[in-house]
Amino acid sequence: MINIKENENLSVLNHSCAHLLAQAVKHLYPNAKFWVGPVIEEGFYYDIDLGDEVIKEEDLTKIEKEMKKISKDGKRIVRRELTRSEALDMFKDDPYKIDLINNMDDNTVISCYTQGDFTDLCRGPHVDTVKQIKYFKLLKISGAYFKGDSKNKMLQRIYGICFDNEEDLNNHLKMLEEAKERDHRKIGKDQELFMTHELVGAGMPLWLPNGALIRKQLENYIYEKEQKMGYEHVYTPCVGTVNLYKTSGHWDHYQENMFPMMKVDDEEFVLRPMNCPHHMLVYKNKLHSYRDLPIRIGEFATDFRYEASGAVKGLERVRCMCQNDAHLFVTPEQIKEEFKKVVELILDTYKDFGINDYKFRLSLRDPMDKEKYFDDDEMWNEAEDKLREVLNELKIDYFEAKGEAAFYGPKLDVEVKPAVGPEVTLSTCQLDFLLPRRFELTYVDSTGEKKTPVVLHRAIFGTFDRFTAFLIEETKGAFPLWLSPLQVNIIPVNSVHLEFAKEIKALLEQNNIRTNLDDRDEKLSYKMRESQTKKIPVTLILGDKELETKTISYRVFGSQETINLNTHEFIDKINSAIKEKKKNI
Ligand code: TSB
Ligand code: ZN
Repeated sequence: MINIKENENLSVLNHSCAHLLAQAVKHLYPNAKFWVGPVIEEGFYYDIDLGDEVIKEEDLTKIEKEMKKISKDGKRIVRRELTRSEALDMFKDDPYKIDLINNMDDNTVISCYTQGDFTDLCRGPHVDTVKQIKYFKLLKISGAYFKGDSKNKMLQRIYGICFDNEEDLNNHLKMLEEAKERDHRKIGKDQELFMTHELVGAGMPLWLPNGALIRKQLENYIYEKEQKMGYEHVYTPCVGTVNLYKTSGHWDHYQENMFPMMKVDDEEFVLRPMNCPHHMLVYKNKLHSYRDLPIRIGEFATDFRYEASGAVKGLERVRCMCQNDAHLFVTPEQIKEEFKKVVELILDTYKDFGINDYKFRLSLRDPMDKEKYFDDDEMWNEAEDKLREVLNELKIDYFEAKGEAAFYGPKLDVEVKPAVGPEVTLSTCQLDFLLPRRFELTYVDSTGEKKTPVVLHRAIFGTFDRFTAFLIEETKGAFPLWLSPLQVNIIPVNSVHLEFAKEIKALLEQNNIRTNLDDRDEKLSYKMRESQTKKIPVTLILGDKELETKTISYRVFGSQETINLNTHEFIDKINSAIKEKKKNI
């Protein structure tokens, strides 16, 4: 997907298009007042105050038409520089522009741009005439708080994009359309994977049976892997006292991401945003010798985080999530080896799920931000250097990002790009010297001395929620056989084949194959088509030939070829494909 902001020409063009939008809106809604209209990665937007009037999605066509008309008119776009008092006078009826002018420092050159009957305060640059702004599209409208603050007035934000030729615009629109089709929220609804309900609340998805089946497979998959690697799994409560989070430091450094405190009798509780404090206490329950380490405590743990209501998104960004979490308690000498095993587990997992397009991000602290990050430069430098050293040794290609670390330590995050919206983190592996200290954790080393362990926080899937969202988009809802909620759909050609179809269904189910029998009174061709649109991996067609020879005929999703097999051969084939996690049989 193109990044408009990074392309100089398109950036100027899109900015000019934002002005054209504002001019058209002003023609159609004379009371409109304008806040800002910046260029963004996806094009541009303009924030508009329309008083009581509301622009709806269907009004965008009308606005586009007006924009086209102005563009055809072909007025020149003229820049003029203003003194502060000229600017204040020129925009005296516009509180938003006055706000902008008052916030400019004395060295700023104040300029405005005029095209025909419309003038906007703007730094520029712009194209020379509105005639150049020809190939554009308004994409959507949404609400946006003035200055992004929910205490302020809600403005209306119109998004659009502009190109310098028709072909690029059309290609881009086609790509957006495809992304919409791939959006996990759409597929999640179509395939009944999850739902949300305002009575439960924003960011609190309900996993429906089909989605729950997928999640269960993910849980089994990673549980088995972790058990083999020596992890020990626990269950701990999804609340903790405020004091627990004061001890860990979450209360001081992570509170804005937490649900507010609740009082029960005399105790103060919070819903947990992370599981580390509980796992620290599990570690502390026993005395440990250096010989016991690494100790790997895993949990599929439910967490609650405050995410802004505008930021929550399907299963990708939720307020109630389940992490595939683990905390690894290691000696300083074991950091490298253990980190390496986590990275290998991530890579191995991605291979099994066919995930190829991702980037490693080394997330560091912002040394200036003393509020978000625990203030101990020496500890941070040590942890960050150690992490870099490990990554270099593992020959991992990564980019660095300041201000993205956890409050307790630096992270290696795996970034992926969803169908719609900015990149998100899936897996994470984090290095922490802080929490073990705060919880006064110890182990006895080989000389009998008490030492503090180091903790690696890691989540391979990140959360089951976000991973499932990503998986839905990667597969476009055509899940690999082993994950598919329904694996086989049986279609009897007509009613005389129904009994045979029931026998086959029972046989498949005995083999733990998730099977549906489509015994509806519908045409064969209709049922076959539906089996494809539902993206069921295998469709069995049972007619006279199959009944006579006691065989089955099948088609795999996406193929027109029908294959005939003896029933037991088919069961062997599908079983081994499931076991080997093949996309299909
Ligand atoms: C790995 N304490 C660590 C843990 O031990 C931790 O909580 N790390 S985290 O804050 O980075 O979260 C772990 C993962 O949860 C992230 O990598 C991300 O994949 C996922 N995640 C974070 N916020 C959300 C959210 N709002 N919705 C869905 N998934 C989320
Ligand atoms: Zn943790």
